[in-house]
Amino acid sequence: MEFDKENNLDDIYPTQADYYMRECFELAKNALGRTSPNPIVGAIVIDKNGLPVGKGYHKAAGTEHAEVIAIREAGDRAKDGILIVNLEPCCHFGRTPPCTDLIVKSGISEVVFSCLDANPLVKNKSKEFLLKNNIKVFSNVLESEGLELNKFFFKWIKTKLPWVTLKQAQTLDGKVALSNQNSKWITGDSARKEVHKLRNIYDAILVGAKTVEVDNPELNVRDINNSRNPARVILDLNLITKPESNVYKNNAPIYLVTKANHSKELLSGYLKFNGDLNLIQLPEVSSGKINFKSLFEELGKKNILSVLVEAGPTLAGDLVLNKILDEYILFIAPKIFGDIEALSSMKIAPLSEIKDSSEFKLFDYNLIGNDLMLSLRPEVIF
Ligand code: AOF
Ligand code: ZN
Repeated sequence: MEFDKENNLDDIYPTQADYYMRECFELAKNALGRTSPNPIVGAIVIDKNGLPVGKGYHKAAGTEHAEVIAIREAGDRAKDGILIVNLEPCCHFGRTPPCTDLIVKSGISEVVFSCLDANPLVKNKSKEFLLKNNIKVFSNVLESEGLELNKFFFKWIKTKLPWVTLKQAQTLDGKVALSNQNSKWITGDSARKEVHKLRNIYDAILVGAKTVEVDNPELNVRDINNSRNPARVILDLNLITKPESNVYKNNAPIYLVTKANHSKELLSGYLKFNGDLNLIQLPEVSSGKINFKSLFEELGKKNILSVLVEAGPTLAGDLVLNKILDEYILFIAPKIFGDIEALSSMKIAPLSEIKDSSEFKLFDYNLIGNDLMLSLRPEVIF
């Protein structure tokens, strides 16, 4: 597709800018789960004849920004060209120099971006800097998609808390395990593959001790090209998990969340077993419970921008009641257990009024193999 500069730009832009912006989104997505604490960013340079001459995406924090790669590839053809990028370019010295200086130096005459950067060092400042340097700015292109693309980054940069998604799989009658605790293979292969795709883009997976004890999961990413394992966060206030459990075994950081008052000897069993194990010790606010906000603040400080919680009913219920969730992904298998003693997805104290129930809105749904995947969001998001 060519950018037609002969016509009135305002008439032409909506479609052409959308087209290239979508391509920027796709470029950016190559690095999902790899850039924390930075956003994912894709950039394209269009030359003065309307042809794309440079493309790039930000690969990891500390490496060059998307714009730098795209402008370098464009070389001299960037002059009088247009830069399209999904985020307002940066204007500050962070781990890398300001992109706005490079944009001015390259002779680019116009910058098109999707959303303002929420980073207070950048927000609106870059836009103003570009305008002052006689560069046209066209912003808010596909803005809601741009915000959604970087939902992890935007949540964290504004609140210093990670985006928290609860993932569960249940039967049609809302059961997550049989009464004998067997919970393996509720959903089909495709849904399980989908979970591995999710693990591949979240910075951390959080599970409760009970899940580790009963399922002994590995919580790694399997059968996906160029995958990497997320950090694992194990919530084990009473240290009931065995240090030899599978979850402590592989090559990504582990955060063991526990009470403040365990003996050094008990803790050293875990530390000895895994070289990359970090302790997060928090006060117990009531029997068996910690303050979730403190936990997620701690994870946010460790540059964890997104947490996928693979929870059983107790942890799931606590997260819902504490209004911690940004998203709830629920796989529903077309099966009925019917067993009244079987575990339901959420353990929440009985309500007397339906109006007191926790409500979500349906954000998206997909058929994954023979299972339904719902993406739900709470009524109010940060
Ligand atoms: C962009 N393009 O590709 C990225 C941006 O430490 P630094 O130098 O990498 O700066 C990080 C900040 O820069 C980050 O918080 C966000 O505001 C912006 N990231 N900006 O224009 C990019 N990764
Ligand atoms: Zn930059």
